[in-house]
Parts: sequence; C-alpha cells; structure tokens
Amino acid sequence: MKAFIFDLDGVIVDTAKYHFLAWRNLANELGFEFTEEHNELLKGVSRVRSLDILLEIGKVELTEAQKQPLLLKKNEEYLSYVYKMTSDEILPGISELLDYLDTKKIPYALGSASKNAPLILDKVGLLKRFTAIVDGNDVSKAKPDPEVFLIGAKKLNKKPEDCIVVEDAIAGIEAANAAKMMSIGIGDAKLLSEATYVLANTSEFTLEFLNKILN
Ligand code: B16
Ligand code: MG
Repeated sequence: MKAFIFDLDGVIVDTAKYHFLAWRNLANELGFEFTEEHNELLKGVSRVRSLDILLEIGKVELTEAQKQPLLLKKNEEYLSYVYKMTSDEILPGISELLDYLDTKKIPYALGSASKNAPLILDKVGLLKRFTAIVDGNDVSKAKPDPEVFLIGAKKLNKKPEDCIVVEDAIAGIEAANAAKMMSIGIGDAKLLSEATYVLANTSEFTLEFLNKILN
C-alpha cells in the first residue's frame, strides 16, 4: 500500500505570492528591487536561506545579529496575509485528490520547509486531515536533503519506496530522489525533469493518472 507526502507551498496552496509581498517590502526598505523572478529562487528554500539569497541580490552584507530582526519582520508581514487565508485558497484538484485518498484509505503526510505549515493548514481547514505533519521546525537539514521526507515516511509507518512525493520545487524533487521515493513534480516539465512524473498544475490529478501511478 502506497502513501503520499505533500509539499505545501505550490502544491496545496499558493503562499509564494504572500512570501513575495513580504520579501519585496523588506528589499525595498533595504534600498533595492526584488522581482517575481527573484522570488522564484526562494521557492522551497528555508526562511533563513531565503534572506541570504535576497541580501546577495541586493549586494547587502549584514551580520547574523542584524539579520534576526529582518527575519522576524518578514515573517510578521507574511503571517498578516496567512491569517486572512480560507479554504478558497486550496489549489484546484487538491480537495478532490485528498477525498480520493481518504476513500482508498491511502494515508498522507505533509513535508514542508515552512515553519508556519500547521497554521496555514489550519486556516484552509486541512490540518486535521493529514496523518502526519513534518515542517520546518522538525528538520535540521533543508531540501534537497531527504530528511523531511524520510521523517514523513517514518511517521506514516511506510518504507521510503512506498511513498509518493508531490512537489513544485527542484530542491524538493532532488530530496525525493535522494530519499528513493517516487515523485510528482507540479509545474514546468523542463525545470522538474528529474521527477518521476510532471503535471503542469494540480488540476491534472485525474483518476486515470492516479490509477496509473498506484497500480
Ligand atoms: P516559512 P514549502 C516553503 O514552503 C516555501 O516554498 C519557501 O518559499 C519558504 O521560504 C519556506 O517554505 C519557509 O517558510 O518562512 O513559513 O518558514 O514549499 O516547502 O511548503
Ligand atoms: Mg513548494
């Protein structure tokens, strides 16, 4: 029997747009521009590493002590958007997919880099549906390290080879490969070429596709 491990941002909900608003404001306050293309570099990346990438873009050098208040500020603004989230923000096809997995008694876990993952799931009404949650608070090594997914498999009581990872970030697909798990990339097939399967978006989880990968 298989199990699923879902990434959060870009798979269950699109929180990247809120991360973008908060990072852009921070960059502007530091005196430089931060574009949507820059934001792509932060997808699936931890908060601390995201700030380092942003500072590299702006060619700003700060001490670790100077970074702390910026991380807090960014997260506070990000959370102000998260608090307003509702189930309307669940990406197309995801609720139906979870319903299907429930009917088939296929368990699923969350495997996200976000330290805010439980709050976000709660806001969109999905928190109680996951058998297990692994988030940025549980891992010592970020994706592409397989740790997040290996902990997920353990919490689901499944062998890694029986787990199917759903991910939108290259680092996440690399993490799934390192964990020896099947992976479904969501997004650009060229970018996610190392995934076992790629779907252009979450509405492509058809019954036909699910039957193919589960049998
Ligand atoms: P937080 P995922 C990731 O979520 C986001 O893609 C990434 O942009 C963000 O920096 C990271 O979570 C950390 O988020 O600041 O909430 O701890 O795609 O791994 O679900
Ligand atoms: Mg993601």
